[in-house]
Amino acid sequence: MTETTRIGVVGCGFFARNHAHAWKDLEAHGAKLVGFCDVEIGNAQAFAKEFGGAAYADMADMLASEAIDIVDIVTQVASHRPLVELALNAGVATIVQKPFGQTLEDCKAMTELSESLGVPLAVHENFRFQGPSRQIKALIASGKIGTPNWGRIAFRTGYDIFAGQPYLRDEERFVITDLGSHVLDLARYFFGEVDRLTAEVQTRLKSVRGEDTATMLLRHATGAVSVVECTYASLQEPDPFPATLIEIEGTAGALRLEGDLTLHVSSSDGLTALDADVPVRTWAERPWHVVQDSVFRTCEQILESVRSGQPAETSATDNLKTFALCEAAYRSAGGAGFASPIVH
Ligand code: NAD
Ligand code: 89V
Repeated sequence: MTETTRIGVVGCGFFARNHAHAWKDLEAHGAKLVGFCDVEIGNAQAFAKEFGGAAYADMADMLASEAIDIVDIVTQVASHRPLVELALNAGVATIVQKPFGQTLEDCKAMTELSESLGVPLAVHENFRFQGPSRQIKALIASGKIGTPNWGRIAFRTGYDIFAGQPYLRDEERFVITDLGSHVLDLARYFFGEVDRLTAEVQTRLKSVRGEDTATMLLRHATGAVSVVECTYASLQEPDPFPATLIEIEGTAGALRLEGDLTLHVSSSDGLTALDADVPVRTWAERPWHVVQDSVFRTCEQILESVRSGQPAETSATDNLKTFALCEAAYRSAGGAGFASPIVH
C-alpha cells in the first residue's frame, strides 16, 4: 500500500455522490480519487469532471488502466457479486454497498473468496457509523445504563423514497433487504449476536412489489430482547426520516433517541437530554445530513482498516451475520415461525 490510497468508485448513480464527496474529504487523510466507472459512461464522466479522476464504462478497464488500492462498488445489488469477484481476483481491496448480495450463498461465496485470496472485502453498512449510533454505543460502554436487556429500533417513515430510488418499487424482497439490513445491523451492534427471531411482513403501499413493512422480534445470545421495525408506509407526523428511533433499557437506566435527535438518558444521575445531531458537512443537506456524515465515517474506518491490515468493523465476515438475520426474517415471515440466523 502506497502512502496515498488510490480509490476507484464503481456505479455513479443516486447514492454514489455521497461516496464521492466522502472520498474527496478523505483526501486530507491520504485518499485520492483516481477513477469513476459506470456502464452509463455519461454518469462516470460527470463524476470525473466534478471530483477528478478518469471515467470508465467497464470496471475491468478501470482496474487495468489505473493502479487502484480500493475499489468502492455503489451499484444496485444484482451486480454486487460479479463486480466484487472481479475486483478481488484482481487483488484490489473492495468495498461493496449494502445489501451485501442477492442471496446468502452469494454473500458466503464473496466472503470465502476474500478470505482465500487474503484480499480485504468490507460492506458499506453505514447506520452504525451515524453520530447518534456511536454516541449511544459509547454511552452503553460507559456503564451509565447498566447492561442493556431490552430495546426497540425503529425506522418508520412515509418519505417518498421512490423519488430517488425508483427501482425499490420492483424489488421482490423490499424493506427487510433495503432497511432491515440497517436496523438489524444496529440490533447486533447494540445487543450482540442473535439466537432467534420472528418476523411479520406487510405490503401497505400501493404499487410496490415486495413487503414495505417488517416487524421483528429478536432474542439475543445475552438474553436481551429487541423489537426491530422498518417501514416506508407510516403516515406519522412529524415524519422522523431518515432518523432511526432507538430505545434501550438496561439494568441501571434507559435511553431514548427521538426523531429530533435528542437523546434522553435516565440513570442514577437523573434525567439528561443530550444533543445527538452532527454538523452538516459542506456538501450535505438536511434531512440526509446524518446519513451523509455516516458515509464519510464508514469510508474513513474502512480506509484505516485497509491501511492497517486489520479487518474493517463491517468486514464481509461481520456483515454476513447481518445478512443472515435478513434471511432468517424472510424465512420466519414465510411461515417458519422462530428462525435462527444461519451463517455456516
Ligand atoms: P442507482 O441505480 O441510482 O445507481 C447505480 C449506478 O450503477 C447506475 O448509474 C448504473 O448505471 C451503474 N451500474 C449498474 N451496473 C453497473 C456495472 N456493472 N458497472 C458499473 N456501473 C454500473 O442506485 P443507488 O440508489 O445509487 O444504489 C446503489 C447502492 O447503494 C444500492 O446497493 C443501494 O441499496 C445502496 N444505497 C445505500 C444507502 C445507504 O444509506 N447505505 C442509501 C441509498 C442506496
Ligand atoms: O439505505 C438505503 O438504501 C436508503 C436509506 C438511506 C433510506 O436507508 O433507502
